[in-house]
This record gives sequence, C-alpha cells and structure tokens, in this order.
Amino acid sequence: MHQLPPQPAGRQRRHLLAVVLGFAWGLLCVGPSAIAAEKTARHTVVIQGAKFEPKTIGVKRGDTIVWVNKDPYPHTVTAPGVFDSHSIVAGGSWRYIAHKTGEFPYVCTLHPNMKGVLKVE
Ligand SMILES: [Cu+2]
Repeated sequence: MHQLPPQPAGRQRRHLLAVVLGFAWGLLCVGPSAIAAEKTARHTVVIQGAKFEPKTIGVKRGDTIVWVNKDPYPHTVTAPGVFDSHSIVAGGSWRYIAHKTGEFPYVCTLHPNMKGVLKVE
C-alpha cells in the first residue's frame, strides 16, 4: 500500500499559486488604471479680453489642453505647422492633445498681438 504524499508540500504549492495569481490580478486591476490616470491630465487656457490665460503653459506629452473662449467674438489658437484650432466661436472651446514635445509659440490669427506659448515635455 502506498502512502499519500505528505500534505504540507501540496498545500504550500497551492499557497504559492494563490499568491502568484493574486499578484497578477493586482497588476491587472491597478496597473492600467494608474497609467490611464497619468495620461488624462487636462489643462485649461482661458481666452478672455483678447488674452490667453495663462500665457505660457507647461504640460507633459499626452496631456490635453483645452482653450475656452470667454470673449463675445471668435479667436484661434494657431502654432503654424503644429496645430491650428481655426475659429473658436464665442463661448466655444477647442482641445489639443500634446503628442509632440517642444516649445510652441502660438498666436490668434485674427488678433496677431495675442500670443501664447505651449511647452510640452
Ligand atoms: Cu483673437
């Protein structure tokens, strides 16, 4: 008659499996949401009185910048060759995802003395 294998070894193996599965599950649950939270940083630039506020804004690559036009007339957010909102109507907004790093001076093409800078790192 054979004896059953000693219990403790089997129990230990099951315990190890539970720990590994628990760790993997933890990564699945926490990992992607933590990364997503990091990617959803959002910044707002208010356009009011024919000025960009803040005039210079620094963001991380992948962040979203929303320009909100609070003036009763249209403006644009234009960095030639990089981004161009075209006309943002009174009360409207325009968003840009900063996919390119660098320093981007921009203007409003309707009021060329309106200037701002977007810095993406
Ligand atoms: Cu303007």
